[in-house]
Amino acid sequence: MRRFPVFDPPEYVDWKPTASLVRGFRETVERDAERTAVLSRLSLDDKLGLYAGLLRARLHDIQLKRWVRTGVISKAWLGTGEEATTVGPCRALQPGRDVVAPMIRNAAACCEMGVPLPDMLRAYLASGEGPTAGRDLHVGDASRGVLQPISHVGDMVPVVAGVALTFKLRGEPRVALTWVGDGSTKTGAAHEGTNFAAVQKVPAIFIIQNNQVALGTRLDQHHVPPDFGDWAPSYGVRGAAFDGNNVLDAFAATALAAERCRRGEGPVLLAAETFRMGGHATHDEREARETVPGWLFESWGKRDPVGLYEEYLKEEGVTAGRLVEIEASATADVERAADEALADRARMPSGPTALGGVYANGGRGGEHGR
Ligand SMILES: Cc1ncc(C[n+]2csc(CCOP(=O)(O)OP(=O)(O)O)c2C)c(N)n1
Ligand SMILES: [Mg+2]
Repeated sequence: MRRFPVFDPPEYVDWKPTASLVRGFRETVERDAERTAVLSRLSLDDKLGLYAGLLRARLHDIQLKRWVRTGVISKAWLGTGEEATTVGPCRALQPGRDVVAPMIRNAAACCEMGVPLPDMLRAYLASGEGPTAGRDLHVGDASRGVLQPISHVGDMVPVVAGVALTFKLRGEPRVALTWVGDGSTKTGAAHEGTNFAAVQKVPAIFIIQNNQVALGTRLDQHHVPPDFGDWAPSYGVRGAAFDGNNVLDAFAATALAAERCRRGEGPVLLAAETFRMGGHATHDEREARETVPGWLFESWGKRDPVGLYEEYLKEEGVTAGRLVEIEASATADVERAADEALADRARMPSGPTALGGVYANGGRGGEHGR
């Protein structure tokens, strides 16, 4: 894809494929018979859809960065480098049926589940027209199966366990999924929620998204082995690991987990290794480079999930022209969405709607509508 020297992490600006990593990408998707079988059912269009999803996620974040640099917004939380951990799992679910609870690093889950891109951007602009009616940039849309993140990390785990319990009690073959950051695994809520899900055998998938850092705290400062991939047995649930920078591996691991959930086998704990290619948000990118050793940025920078997947697709016979077409379309989608969101930025939420969604009956002001 086109690179953006002003916005991309430096490691991505002149990104070139490393032969051993391109080989490793393919080896990863071919080494497990069950996953290979899942992937063999994907059509070329499905595979290109995954590519479009990765691009949209990256370009959405670049658009936010552009707004930060030009003073439209003050700060943005990005998923750069971690897109595959969000896009692959969402594509393995069924929009309209399953429910996801993205954290800030997983904003791409919104458009994957059908939230229009302009709405995602409206939420950032606090526009009254956005899905959160101007309240919050923690964007979601329950009507599309996307729960808004609770700012307190770890808290979505019990919420998702509860959603999955509802599916189980109603006998519905639906799955609820959330992501838990490496840091968030240290909260009581995450532990309690996982344990509850295990005891109740609910159809929930928890993806531990280990991006090696929690705000300004490195993984080695907050975590001791065993690795997250070995946590599942201690909860008595099924578990597996996937390569968080490999969208096909992420897809296959989640698809298998979802099948187990729908068969009534209880929750699945997936562990994904990836890396935060920036700061916690746009305000601390320089500090992040001091917190996390440079070699980590360097080695993970070579594993750009977009670049590696492009190489895989080319090996599969997809022409460079086709990839460019898909990128042009994703770029146009994001640019159009940004224009649309900016056009109604001035439409602040109106006062009487302020209590909507706060109290059960919509408060004095009634429902906020969305
Ligand atoms: C319960 C709670 N404690 C602290 C915070 C402040 N906080 C916000 S994000 C974050 C780091 C979370 O790290 P991790 O779970 O690894 O997710 P990442 O940001 O790396 O995606 C912290 C400490 C919070 N929001 N909630
Ligand atoms: Mg983290």
